[in-house]
Amino acid sequence: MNYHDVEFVTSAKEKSAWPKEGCIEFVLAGRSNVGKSSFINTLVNRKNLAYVGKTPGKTRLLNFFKIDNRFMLVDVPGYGYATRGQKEFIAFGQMMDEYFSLREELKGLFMIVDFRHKPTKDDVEMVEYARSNHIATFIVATKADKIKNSQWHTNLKVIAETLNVSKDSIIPFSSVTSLGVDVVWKKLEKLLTSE
Ligand SMILES: Nc1nc2c(ncn2[C@@H]2O[C@H](COP(=O)(O)OP(=O)(O)OP(=O)(O)O)[C@@H](O)[C@H]2O)c(=O)[nH]1
Ligand SMILES: [Mg+2]
Repeated sequence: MNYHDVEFVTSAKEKSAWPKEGCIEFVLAGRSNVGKSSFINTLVNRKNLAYVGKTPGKTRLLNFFKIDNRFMLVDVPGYGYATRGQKEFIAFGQMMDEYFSLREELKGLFMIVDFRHKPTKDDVEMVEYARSNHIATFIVATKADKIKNSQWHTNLKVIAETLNVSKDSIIPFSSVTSLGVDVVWKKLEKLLTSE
């Protein structure tokens, strides 16, 4: 049974608003509209926990969700989202940079990519950043329900080569069919108990 205790903790823009309880955190990253918020909802089996939308730019702040009183999942805005202006664009970047460079609770990254497409330059940079800062990274290829079985192997290969990771480490996922949920939990559990 996939039951998890989930608590929305807070939305934060600045460092001063980050939760202070010292719980370890896993942050999401990926292009706008790729399915980050849906990934969280699917993982904890809640329909409308994190805000999901048809148009890009639904998530605008850092949203902290506490799971099973054990760790936090942090939903973030997608990069590549065309913001309403230069000022907002800079503020977005600063919010993310601050979190990634200063957050001591940050333990792991869920890098969400679209199973149908080659990862972007931003995706590559994100994975490289995590690698050089020793942040454990899970590569999740979502929207797997949207590709044909015959495309599966080729797409995995492209994603693996672009992100410079092994094909086997990529987790095929779908928020429509819940494919991959068990695999993600297994990997999470392993990391949480290796503390
Ligand atoms: N078919 C399919 N659609 C998905 C899947 N995951 C997300 N979607 C759809 O993709 C759209 C965007 O999903 P979100 O979860 O809001 O994406 P996001 O990455 O959080 O977007 P931002 O908050 O704007 O950065 C929504 O219409 C979802 O229903 C999936 O696995 N399969
Ligand atoms: Mg979102």
